[in-house]
Amino acid sequence: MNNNDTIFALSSGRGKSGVAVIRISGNDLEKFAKKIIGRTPVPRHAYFTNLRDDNGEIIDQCVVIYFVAPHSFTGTDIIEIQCHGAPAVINKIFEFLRGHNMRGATPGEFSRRAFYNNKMDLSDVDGLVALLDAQTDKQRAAALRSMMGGDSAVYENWRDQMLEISAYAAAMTDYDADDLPPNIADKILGRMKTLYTAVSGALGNYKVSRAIMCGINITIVGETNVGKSSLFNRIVGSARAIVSDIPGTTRDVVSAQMDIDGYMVNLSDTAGLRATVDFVERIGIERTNTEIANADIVLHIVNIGDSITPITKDEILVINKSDTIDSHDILGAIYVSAKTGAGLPELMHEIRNRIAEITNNGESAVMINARTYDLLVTARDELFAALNDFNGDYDILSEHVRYAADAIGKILGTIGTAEILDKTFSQLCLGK
Ligand SMILES: Nc1nc2c(ncn2[C@@H]2O[C@H](COP(=O)(O)OP(=O)(O)OP(=O)(O)O)[C@@H](O)[C@H]2O)c(=O)[nH]1
Ligand SMILES: [Mg+2]
Repeated sequence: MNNNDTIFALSSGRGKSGVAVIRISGNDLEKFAKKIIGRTPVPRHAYFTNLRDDNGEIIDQCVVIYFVAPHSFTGTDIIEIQCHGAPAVINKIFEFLRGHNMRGATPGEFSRRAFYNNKMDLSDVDGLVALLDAQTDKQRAAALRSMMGGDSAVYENWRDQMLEISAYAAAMTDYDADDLPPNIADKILGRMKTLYTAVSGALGNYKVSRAIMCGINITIVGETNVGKSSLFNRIVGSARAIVSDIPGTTRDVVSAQMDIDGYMVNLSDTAGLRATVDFVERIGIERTNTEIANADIVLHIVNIGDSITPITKDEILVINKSDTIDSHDILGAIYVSAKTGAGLPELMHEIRNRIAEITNNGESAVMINARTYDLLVTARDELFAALNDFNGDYDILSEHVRYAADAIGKILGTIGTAEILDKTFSQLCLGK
């Protein structure tokens, strides 16, 4: 991959659309922009142009914008061609560009250039990856904040402090106490404790990040025939799961994704719990148990007269088939009828409350993914070791804190290995 190549990609989605956007990135694109626009382009101005191939034939009517380095997404020159979104038009333009010594970009190559040209750090790229995946409003908001540098600012602040502490600690052994700021030892330890609390706190929010970005897992469980599948269908709003009066109807996990208050929810219906000798049903029940283990919220469905021993702590107890009973007197239970829809608003209200608790109403210090999680754990553990193992040797303390700073540097990509970079950028699609 050569950063000096001129590369192009379709930045809008594939398939038929009104308008498609093709972007070109290269070191000196002014001449080419002038050729296709027909005059010397003013950067960031939109030009309506008849885009012609090398034989002078019109390929399409387009809008062309020229961005001059470094004022572009990649930090290189960029030409953006807005053409009609027909595959034939796009292919013809690609053919034309290839004829001008340009090549198709690899996935994430535009962002990689932005990274190398200091337009984005790795934490911003993580945000971009998440933004392109965002399906719900909360996912969009968290990803956008991260992409726009909100997380980077937090990490940079931590890293700067760690580097400063490490430098002061190293100086403790080399300089006389008189040459150093007063109470330096106390200040170092005090600031380290604050940092340790901040990093641990961010890690404690991993569940929140995960719930927002991957979705909140809600699983419907209970004995056979209590109406789990009927309730699942009612919540999802379509007859997704098979319903019958034969106990043991559902054997596999049936899942649906939905958006509740801007949060992504993965709802699953499961095989009813009962002692059974049926081989397939037993596998189904094992899967139910896996769903319970992975659930953020369990809806425990029972019928009146059944045992209401909790399956798991913090479950929501739901009594179904309320249309067949008169008394609604079990405290803390929500009475519903999957048949008539009675009680559904109350159940959804309770689910919303639980989601708000789990997600802390969307508040999280930083958006954490699997990559940043491991590095934050390293940073936290190094700070902990520095504080816990401290025996008056400031050199060792300085080392630990520097390792912590390195871990944060890796989150930002300030300290990067090719492997981390490849992994991060390869998650992006073509044209980004
Ligand atoms: N009267 C009444 N019947 C219901 C209600 N919900 C479900 N049923 C009936 O109860 C029976 C079982 O419903 P399902 O939704 O298949 O129950 P399930 O819990 O998924 O059962 P398994 O998959 O076998 O574990 C069906 O005959 C449903 O029509 C309800 O709210 N009121
Ligand atoms: Mg079922």
